[in-house]
Amino acid sequence: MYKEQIFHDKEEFMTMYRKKFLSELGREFEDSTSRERYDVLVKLLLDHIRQIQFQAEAGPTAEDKRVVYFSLEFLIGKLLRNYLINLGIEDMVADGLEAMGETLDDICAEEKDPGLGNGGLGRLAACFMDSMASLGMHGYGNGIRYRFGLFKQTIKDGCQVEVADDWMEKGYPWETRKIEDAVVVKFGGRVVRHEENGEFWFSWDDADKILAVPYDVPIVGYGGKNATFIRLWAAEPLEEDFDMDAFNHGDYAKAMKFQSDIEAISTLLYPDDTDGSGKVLRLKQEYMFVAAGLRNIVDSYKKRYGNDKWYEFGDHISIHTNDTHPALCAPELLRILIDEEGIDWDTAWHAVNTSISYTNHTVLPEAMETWPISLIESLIPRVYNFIEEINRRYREAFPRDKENAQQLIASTAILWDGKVRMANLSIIAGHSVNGVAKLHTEILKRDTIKDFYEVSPEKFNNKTNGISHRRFLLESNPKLSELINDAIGNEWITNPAMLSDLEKLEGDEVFLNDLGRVKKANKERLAAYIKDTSGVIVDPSSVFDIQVKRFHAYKRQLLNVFKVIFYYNKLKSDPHFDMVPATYIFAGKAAQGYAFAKDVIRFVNSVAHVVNNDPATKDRIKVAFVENFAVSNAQIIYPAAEISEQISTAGLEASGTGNMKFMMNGAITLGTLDGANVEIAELVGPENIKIFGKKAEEIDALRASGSYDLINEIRSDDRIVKIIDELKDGTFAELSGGFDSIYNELIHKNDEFFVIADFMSYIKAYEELTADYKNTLKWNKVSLHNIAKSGYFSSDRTIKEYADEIWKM
Ligand code: NBG
Repeated sequence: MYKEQIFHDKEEFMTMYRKKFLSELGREFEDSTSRERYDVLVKLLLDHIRQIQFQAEAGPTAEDKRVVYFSLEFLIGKLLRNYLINLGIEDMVADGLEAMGETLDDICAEEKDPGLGNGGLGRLAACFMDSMASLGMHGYGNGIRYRFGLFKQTIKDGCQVEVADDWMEKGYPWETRKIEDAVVVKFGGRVVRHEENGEFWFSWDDADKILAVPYDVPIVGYGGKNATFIRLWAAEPLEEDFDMDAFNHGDYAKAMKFQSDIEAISTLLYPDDTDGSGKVLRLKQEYMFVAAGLRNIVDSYKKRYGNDKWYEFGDHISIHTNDTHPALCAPELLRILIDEEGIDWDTAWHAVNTSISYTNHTVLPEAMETWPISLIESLIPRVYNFIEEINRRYREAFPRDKENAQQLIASTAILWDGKVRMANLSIIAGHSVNGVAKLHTEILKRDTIKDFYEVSPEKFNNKTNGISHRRFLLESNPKLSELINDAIGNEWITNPAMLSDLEKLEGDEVFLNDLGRVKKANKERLAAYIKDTSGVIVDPSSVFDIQVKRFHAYKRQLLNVFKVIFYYNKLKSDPHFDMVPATYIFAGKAAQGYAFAKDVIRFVNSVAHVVNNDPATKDRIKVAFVENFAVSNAQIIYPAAEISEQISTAGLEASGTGNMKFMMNGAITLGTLDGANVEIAELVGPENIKIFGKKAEEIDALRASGSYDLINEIRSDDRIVKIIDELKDGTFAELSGGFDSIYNELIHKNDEFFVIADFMSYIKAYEELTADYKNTLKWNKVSLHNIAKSGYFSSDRTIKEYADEIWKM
């Protein structure tokens, strides 16, 4: 591990920083723009970070096992301030900049959120990288360098409008292009069998080739002693494929077409995969980052261990596949080892099986990624051979004496009904499959993939998600961090379980009041942000009730909006109704092609428009929609929350990680017994969380019996009737029309996600929870208890479990 400090005081920083301007720009600091100041500061840090990386590679832990985390998403957020904190030089740099007439805040504002992910799965990957680096592990990421992120969300007349997210427009100074590690990746062509002197082998001929070029983004661990990197692949044309002839004949379009076709592979995160060409692109992405990443791994393995230690491969390398997107790892590693390295099947299979592991992140149908056999066979014919062979051997070895063998084979085989089933491939080829919260893992075992649990129970394990407490508490909430440091010291930063020391302060009135003051300041910070970005003015002394996450029917933002309307109606009919003034804050994107989710966003904004402008209610309740939810504004949102809305239909949210970020910042969870909410409830105890609604088994039973009747449910209460009527009667239609679409969705699908079924239970829970809000000391005590118990949800804990139990590091 690297010991040296980058600089020791602000003078040394200023000298080095000034010098760096001359070498980078040939100009003085004074003649630079803010953007240049940001770029140069990053470059200065990179000089140091590379030395840390070098030491980590060459140092005493060089022989340690390595893990490469394959993920199509890494939602890393902004890095500058995070790395200044991790290097222990934030104040020094801030002071130095101030002495130079600049501010760290302004420079940090130049950084853009990298568009490298879209939700919890991608942020989880980023938190894991932070933890691996901070714990001194050799953990690396492998992903794609998307030229454009998902999309930038703007709101127009209440509707989500998607704009290209050109996050690299001004370059991305953190990345380093590593052309020397570029890999040629093949698509198309055919497999040819060769035979000579009784021996035979196969080659993959006549394929189109692209060049996968890696860009490395450093990951700096807390304390500045260890640094690793995420390797992000970009698709480029091979030089030899440039059509010189066409170019010379003036046909520039033809000469350039091959280039744009190829670069399209790494242009967009999750290209819309509804039509044929979109699908092909997505599969190309999946294969490219797998093929290139694995080729690098095998090369560096050979360098390290030579050419004859393939059986031990899994003792030195773990390949973790985040969801099924990297499921091609298994057949591709077999292909590399057998076709390119000349190894026999048994050794190669052992290497594959001992190194690869898989995490499932959802029980929704999208977890069951499949591809038409015909597509895989034509796009990556040689890889397909290996998929076929894995499948053939699996079926051949299947114990026939099992009485339900036929049925088990039907559900667990990789190739079925013209499709390649990626989850099945991941489970069969790897040695471990895990869910991301206790309940989720139980549901996988008893429901989603229960047949696999019957066939190979030993592969199953749970790893409850965690979050980087350094990013989401230390960095995002400096005021709370300081308060904690003053009370219990700062050991919690490296040992988050120490947060439990805060429990002893639960009876300390002075401390509880301080905690309240910190919350207030964070609410003011968020209120200012909301005003700047949406123009809505919210009252920081009202309760901040927040739901931020991707918009999806199962996450039930609709339930929350119905609650807002419930109180709106109540205040309208009874002006003297006494309720805790509240601000309901929403943020999140809906997938571009997901009409219902986009309608719910429009609904939130339309309700906001009415409620916020009605003199009868505008000083009692407010609704704010924060545009373009991203890691950077999330860091302002979580610290300001008092109520954390975690209200998915039980059984459907695999874990949730926002719930943990809120908890760590002292918000109280209002939630169903779903995902990691279950574990939050166990940890804090029933008096420190508000649970409502039907449990997963009850929902299952309702579904199975078919006895649920939405119409009856609506009619059971006039207040619900009124809300449902208001979808269509124009009450909220001023901004962009009515909500017949939402009405129809509810009615036609008989309330698929049990929004109305849980509604009155939700209202009751909300009422009980907010009743306590007036008792500030009691509220703050519950808040503190949540913070004190949140250490368990640090990704340090999660990563240690992966390292011990799956990766065996
Ligand atoms: C999401 C789940 C969340 C979970 C994250 C991280 C996908 C496919 N799944 O509940 O919906 O917290 O993964 O595990 O993005």
